[in-house]
Amino acid sequence: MDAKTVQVTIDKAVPRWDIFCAVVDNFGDIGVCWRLARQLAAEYNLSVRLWVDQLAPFRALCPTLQECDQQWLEGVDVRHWQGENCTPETSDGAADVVVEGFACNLPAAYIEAMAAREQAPIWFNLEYLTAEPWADEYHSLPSIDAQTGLRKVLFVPGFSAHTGGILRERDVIERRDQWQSHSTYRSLFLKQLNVQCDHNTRLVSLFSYENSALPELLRAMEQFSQKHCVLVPMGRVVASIESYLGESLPLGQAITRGALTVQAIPFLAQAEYDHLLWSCDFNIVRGEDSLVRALWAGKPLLWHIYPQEGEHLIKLQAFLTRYTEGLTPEQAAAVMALWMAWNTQASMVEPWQQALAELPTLSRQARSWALLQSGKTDLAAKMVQFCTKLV
Ligand code: TRH
Repeated sequence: MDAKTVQVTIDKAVPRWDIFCAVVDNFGDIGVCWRLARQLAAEYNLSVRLWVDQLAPFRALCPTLQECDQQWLEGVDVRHWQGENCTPETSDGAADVVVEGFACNLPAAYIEAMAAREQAPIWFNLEYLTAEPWADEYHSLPSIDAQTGLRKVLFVPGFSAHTGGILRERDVIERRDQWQSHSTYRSLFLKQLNVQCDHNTRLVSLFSYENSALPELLRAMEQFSQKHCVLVPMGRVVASIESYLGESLPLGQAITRGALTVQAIPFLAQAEYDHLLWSCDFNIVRGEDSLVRALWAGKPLLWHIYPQEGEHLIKLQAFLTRYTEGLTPEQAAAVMALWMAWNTQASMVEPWQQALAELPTLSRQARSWALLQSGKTDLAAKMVQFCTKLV
């Protein structure tokens, strides 16, 4: 029997969750839904189905994914969602809890099946993570579906106690600490990626959208007194790096200019990407999910926020206000200047140098910020608690 045809007996007593994910673009939507699905199955023993409409972006971060309609992966029943193929055949077929990822619009027939259940399902609309104050106000607000009268709850991930929290597996900090306190993990990992750099080289990971501030950042590193090695998981930013270097950047090959070495590495499976973030001295990330993973890594970071018609700078500022809370005004200003320059495509040289001057403090702050956040209830726990309160 292969992975596609494994039959599993469904225990009727175990609550069933259906998570729906329509991939708009990039990896964030499926990145979050896949992480949530795995955590619910692993930590709460729930029966979780993940419906995803595009397998290719999913496979990038989960290379064991097969091209088929149904498969079991890490305790999750993964389905290729194609039109109405998620419509349950029986009236109790709709799940007990339904998560609509990022307002992805469930098919009408599935909603009808939800309405036909004896006991109405709990229906979450999972929003994007934000540090903006509106998250406190809107999190857990219900709305009524006009067709069926079903209640849908807006679930807004965020950083304060009144929001939906952020995704965090129970043992992530422990696993990170173990990794970071044994240098052999890092050395072996880098060796596997064929990365050769000495201990005096600052290791930077770069996952970013196209950004016209990038050449300046690379130039600042090239001319800096300390050596930098920038590891770039294959993706859309590679073309900009090639244009800076004036030559192509083949996978695995390191190219050096002055104090700067750049190396393209494979796009990693999600767990491996954590290892990259844990191993680097500085992480450049984009979107919400890699931001959260970089926060758990406890290393200084720079966030390229997903651009959205002017709105993103408000969202960026809201996060910065929270993130820099423990810093002196000068240190906070250095972080803000760097992040704003990167996100407004302004000059990077000075902000980068100023941030580097504060690096030891920023490293300590990144670690204590992660520790503080890890004491809060995480997103999966908040969802489960919400459901428990209702039944
Ligand atoms: O891919 P993204 O740019 O996703 C974005 C954002 O989520 C944005 O808000 C959304 O509106 C838009 O998509 C449609 O960035 P994000 O959110 O960080 O997701 C990247 C995922 O890819 C995350 O789960 C980490 C994972 N990843 C790997 O697994 N391996 C890798 O090598 C890298 C670089 C990332």
